[in-house]
Amino acid sequence: MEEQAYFYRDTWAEVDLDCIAENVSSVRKHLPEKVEIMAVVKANAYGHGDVQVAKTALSAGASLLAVAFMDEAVALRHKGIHAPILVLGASRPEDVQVAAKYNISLTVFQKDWLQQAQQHLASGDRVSLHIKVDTGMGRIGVRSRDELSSVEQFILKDERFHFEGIFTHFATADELDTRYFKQQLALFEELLKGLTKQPKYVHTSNSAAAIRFPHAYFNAVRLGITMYGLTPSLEMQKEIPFPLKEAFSLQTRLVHVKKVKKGDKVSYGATYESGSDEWIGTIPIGYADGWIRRLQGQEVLVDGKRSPIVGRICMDQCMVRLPAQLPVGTAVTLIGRQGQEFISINEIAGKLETINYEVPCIISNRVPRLYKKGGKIVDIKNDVLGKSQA
Ligand code: PMH
Repeated sequence: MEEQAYFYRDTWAEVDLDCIAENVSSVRKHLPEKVEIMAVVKANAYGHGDVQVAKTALSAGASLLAVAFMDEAVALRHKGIHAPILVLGASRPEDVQVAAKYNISLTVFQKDWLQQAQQHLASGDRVSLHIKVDTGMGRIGVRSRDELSSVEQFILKDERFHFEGIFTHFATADELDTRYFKQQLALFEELLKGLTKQPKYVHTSNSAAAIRFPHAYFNAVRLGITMYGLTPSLEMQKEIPFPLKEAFSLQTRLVHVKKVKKGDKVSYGATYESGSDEWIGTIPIGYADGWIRRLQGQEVLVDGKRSPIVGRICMDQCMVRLPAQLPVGTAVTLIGRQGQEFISINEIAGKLETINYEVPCIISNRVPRLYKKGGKIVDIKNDVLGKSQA
């Protein structure tokens, strides 16, 4: 395969599918056998690539998938994924037939929604539903025993609805203080007692809870951030009993190298002024790629050394102060390892004053994704050209 045929630009993200497989199998070993893993592949698998991550997770021990919106679920079906998929967010009642057609499970939490959905289902349709319980996240879900009971009874009365699951989501499972988590869990357990029928899936845990709280496993966990090799929070980093392998790296190359004189300016606003004679390299990545202007000053790795981004980050390019004169084409690592040095997603998140989750999500789909297994490229996805090897 000619790699060049899939992108014509010296910037790409690499996703190491072996890391994802290893992370999933580490969690698999950590969980009791009867607890299923639902791989959370919403938002294009946190920016990593939905179908590639879904397939890898399913072959490494996950048996279910979860996304945020129905579009994401339908896209996975179009890409040949047959595993059960749950839409975690709200769907529109008028789209219920699409869910039935594609065998996509939906999240429900309003009786009105069910009433409206009935109007859009034919007599032979069947759609699987998970009831969402809001035990303290304050996002979506039923909040009382009465609400839960009325939604459950409505589902049970219509055979086109299949009551497949019930779940809640923790707001603080990644915090060392467990009081709020315990309150949420206790409320969920209390509400479960009010059910007429126990559905097949009862699930509460995200990555943090899946690692820390066996008493909250029920029979499935929803695994997101850990699958990608990232820690759910910095404070619980020490509590992770197995190594996590960061799957995502971001690479580019020097497209121009020049020597500037003391006092020369660089980039918009001419805000950077070189303090002496310096070697400045230009790299073809900018804020339209999600490498946002706040990353000015962030270091990148060139020739195995940390080198700062100088001057303002442009839409498609930015400049780096090089450790020495280096040839055009020299590899530059923005996220990942080069020689002895490593720039983690947590480092970038720290610079951006955000969480690690956000970093791969904001690397835009203008950046091609290259998939590796056993050190070899197995797939390339370039949304700009609309080309994919697979
Ligand atoms: N379940 C639900 C309902 C979620 O919203 C998420 C992540 C997960 C499971 C997976 O969590 P994890 O990645 O911590 O394992 N949702 C979000 C969110 O809405 N914002 O950040 C993470």
